[in-house]
Amino acid sequence: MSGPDLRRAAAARAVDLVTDGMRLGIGTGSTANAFIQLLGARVRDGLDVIGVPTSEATRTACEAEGIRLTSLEECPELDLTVDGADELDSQLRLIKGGGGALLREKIVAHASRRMVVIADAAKHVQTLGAFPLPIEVNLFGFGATFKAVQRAVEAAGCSGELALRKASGGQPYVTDGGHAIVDARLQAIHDPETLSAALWAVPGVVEHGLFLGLATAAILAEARGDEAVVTVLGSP
Ligand code: ABF
Repeated sequence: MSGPDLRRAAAARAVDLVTDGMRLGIGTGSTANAFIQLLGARVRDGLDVIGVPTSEATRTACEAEGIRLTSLEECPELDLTVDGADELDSQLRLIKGGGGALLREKIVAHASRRMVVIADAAKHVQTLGAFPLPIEVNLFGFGATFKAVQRAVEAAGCSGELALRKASGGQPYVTDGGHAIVDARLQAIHDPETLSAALWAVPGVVEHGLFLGLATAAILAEARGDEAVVTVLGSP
């Protein structure tokens, strides 16, 4: 049972939640891509849905599958968002943004009545923070914002290393919105709400990867022998 099989199992359960006429938020990443492929097959079989993509990569993937797309300008309220995550805890608090799409992912999730996370069960942790927390930062005044983020992280009771994310060519990574990402390696985030508020208080921080109070359910897949077993947390 491989990672792709687990992602596909979680995605398949999420596709079962989609019904005719739904307005969908469509996530980013390899698990969301598995969802997009399965959704595309259902659309070609006649399912009538419309989606808002959370990244340019997802837009391209949806177009390739023939999934009809719209924007939050035309469709400001969504029924269901399905997206991956980097980590989640039992309270459905998430770290997202490893793929760099956190800003659009959070805007789309917030516009949605329900947000269902699909993931490998290995991402379900007791305490968030082993995965580096992405913080999206405006490029103006980057040096000052970086220092202010360091101080905010410490004031929120966390410690660790902060680093500007680099693209594969070595240059700073740039998001779809034209911003930089600072990854905070904190090991453990014992009070995500306090850290979230501290980061939002820093001018120049556009968004951060803590998704609190947004996910309504998580569909987690794990291997048991040759089978993928799916567990659902919350109310999908
Ligand atoms: C998006 O893709 C992100 O928020 C998260 O960073 C990542 C998860 O990717 P994958 O499904 O490839 O593990 O959902």
